[in-house]
Amino acid sequence: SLIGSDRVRAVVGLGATGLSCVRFLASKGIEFYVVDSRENPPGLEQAKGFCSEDRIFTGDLAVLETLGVTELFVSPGIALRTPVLERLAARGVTMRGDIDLFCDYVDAPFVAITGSNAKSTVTTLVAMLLQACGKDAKAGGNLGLPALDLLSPNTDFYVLELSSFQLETTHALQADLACLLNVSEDHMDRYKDLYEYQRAKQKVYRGCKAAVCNKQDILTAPLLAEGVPVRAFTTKSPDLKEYGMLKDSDGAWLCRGVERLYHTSQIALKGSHNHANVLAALAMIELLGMDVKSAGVEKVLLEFGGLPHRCETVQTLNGVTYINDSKGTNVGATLAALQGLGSASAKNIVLIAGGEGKGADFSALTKPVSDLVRIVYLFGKDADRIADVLTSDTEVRRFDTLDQIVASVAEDARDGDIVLFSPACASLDMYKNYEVRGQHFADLVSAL
Ligand code: UMA
Ligand code: ADP
Repeated sequence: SLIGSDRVRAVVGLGATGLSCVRFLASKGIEFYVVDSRENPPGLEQAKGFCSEDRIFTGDLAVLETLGVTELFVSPGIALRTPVLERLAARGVTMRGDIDLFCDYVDAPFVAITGSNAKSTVTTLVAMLLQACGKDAKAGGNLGLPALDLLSPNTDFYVLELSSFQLETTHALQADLACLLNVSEDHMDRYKDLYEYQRAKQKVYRGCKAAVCNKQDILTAPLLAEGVPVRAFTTKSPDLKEYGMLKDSDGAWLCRGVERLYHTSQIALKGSHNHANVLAALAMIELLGMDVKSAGVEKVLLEFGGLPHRCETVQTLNGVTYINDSKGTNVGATLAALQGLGSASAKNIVLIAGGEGKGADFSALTKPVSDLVRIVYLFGKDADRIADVLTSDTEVRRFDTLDQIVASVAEDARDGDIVLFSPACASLDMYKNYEVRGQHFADLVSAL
């Protein structure tokens, strides 16, 4: 526990995470400073209710070097490579995060879910399945509600979505169940290379009591002590004890080994990438001791069609289906959407992409776009970087705004087309966040 030690602490960053640390430390009677590089961070006014104003410093992180701090709770939005943090770390100051603090105090089993994509979908689904099994399960973390804000008595399970940034500042996670869903390039503005990013993601397995990994993605394979139960999922035929898919004459089944669990027609989530997500969730609740074939589980699978902004159908107009995948903020997500929805024989996808590319390599899009996409519309900061990887068998059009794009798409799309808004980029060059961007797209489409 933290209480009674002589450490000098600071909460670094005053967004949702920083504010949750402030509230939590204050509730435990622990003293701390608060520092944010922004003049007027979002949590400033609220923080003043928990910490005297002379302990709050905004506008520059440099003040940290004058406070004699020994332990920092660093928000995920701040890179540990920030020079002042590197200097402090070199002097032995401990860099922790909200999840580390959560681990110190949590007294119920918790599940930790990470991956480059599908984290929010799977985290939400696992919590819903546990609830359908009669458990009090609370979901949060990178999903939105900070982990510390979830802590409450009588909880059966905490289900945490964790980002690589949160894992970087977590030293001893020791989750009761850990899952790394997939690893593909993202946040390359914060990591040296894919392997540094993968190392951060792999920290999810540290000290875990059970694990779930993706058989089709070797980068998710855990290195664990003997005896720790592991389940793998795949969208191909599974081995014994694995979760996978089998094709019968009546269509495809989600299976555990050779046991048919659910026919794909019983699954509201569409696309093979989403079937992988369901299989991962089923593997997880099995390891938590639930029955994967119960009426409650079946009902959730039949009803949960996914979260907003993830391959969400906005409307079908004149035979054209408009899909909002604004949460497609990296190349891997857009690839999954293209492969999950497209067909090479039809080549009927009109793709809208572009935004803040976070230093990504877009070349993985070259072939699927050429195979599946008839027209690509590009906008945003890194539109040219995407255009550079596309071949001449796809028509490419560039515009300054999404308004111009949707107006032009409405003229060009044909009966049977799928208009897919899956940017492969973050939204921050033009929007507050992916939700505002997705809502803008949905509003434009609804007005057609
Ligand atoms: N910032 C500064 N100076 C500071 C502190 C922050 O400029 O001193 C900036 C950051 O660079 C960033 C912004 O402020 O642009 C927000 O950073 P933050 O660390 O304060 O963020 P929080 O509000 O605490 O939200 C974080 C997660 N955000 C990030 O990791 C960037 C939220 O995930 C998460 O829901 C929340 O904690 C609760 O756990 C969002 C996200 O975009 C949805 N996550 C990334 C992703 O999913 O790809 C990792
Ligand atoms: P995250 O929280 O990791 O960003 P989400 O569930 O919000 O994950 O989905 C993010 C994006 O990933 C969406 O664009 C979605 O269509 C895509 N996606 C969903 N499932 C998968 C999968 N199994 N593999 C790759 N991408 C996926």
